[in-house]
Amino acid sequence: MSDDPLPIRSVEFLGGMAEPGGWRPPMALPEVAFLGRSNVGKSSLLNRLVRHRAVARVSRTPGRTREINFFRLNDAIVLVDLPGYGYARVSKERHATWRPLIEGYLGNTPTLRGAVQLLDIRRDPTPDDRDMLAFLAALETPTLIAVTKIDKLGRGAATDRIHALADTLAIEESQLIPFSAVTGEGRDDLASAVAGLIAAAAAPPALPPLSDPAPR
Ligand SMILES: Nc1nc2c(ncn2[C@@H]2O[C@H](COP(=O)(O)OP(=O)(O)OP(=O)(O)O)[C@@H](O)[C@H]2O)c(=O)[nH]1
Ligand SMILES: [Mg+2]
Repeated sequence: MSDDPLPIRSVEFLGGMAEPGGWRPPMALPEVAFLGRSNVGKSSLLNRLVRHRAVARVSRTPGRTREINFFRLNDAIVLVDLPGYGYARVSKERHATWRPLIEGYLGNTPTLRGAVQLLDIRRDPTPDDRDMLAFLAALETPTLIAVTKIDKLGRGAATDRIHALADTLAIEESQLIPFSAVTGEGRDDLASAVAGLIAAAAAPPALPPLSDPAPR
């Protein structure tokens, strides 16, 4: 497709970071990180975005992606699949480890150009989601919000949920990118926004600071 906002020429899995300050890819390419609750659909969204069925591991077992996984796209961009947070049934030990791993990565990556926060269309943002958004705002990392699994709701219900999410986060609806890894809806919008993050490195954040993590 010639008008693809993010044409895919090559995708490679580079490796994973298992603990804060651990291994990371040696190259200094612009990076975009994808984060969200366990099971929200990060790995599925990444696969759709790069048009590869299984470059990022998708699983039925929430909490499966435990490491930070790095993928190189077109020899030009590094996409980063962060471990899912906030799954109630993970052991206390692992529950305590996601935050330093994710926050350590976000806070110590000078090549980080932006982040994509995922929210499930059927759920309200959790305190962990709000903490993550506030953390990204404090770092002044340009942040996009992708609303996942929109195929799970009918049109009307999906539209209502988009209104509600924009309202509860006190942002414009245009800042939410509706997405389905099943139908592919939203792929090009997301691709275009991600390409924009890379291109607009020096531009102001895509979202106004979400400094108040308290629900309205
Ligand atoms: N219907 C529907 N299911 C989806 C969508 N995206 C993901 N899923 C399903 O949701 C489950 C979790 O998807 P993953 O992509 O593994 O989610 P994740 O956020 O990477 O999960 P962790 O790595 O455990 O944090 C899988 O069963 C997927 O098939 C979507 O857009 N629509
Ligand atoms: Mg995953």
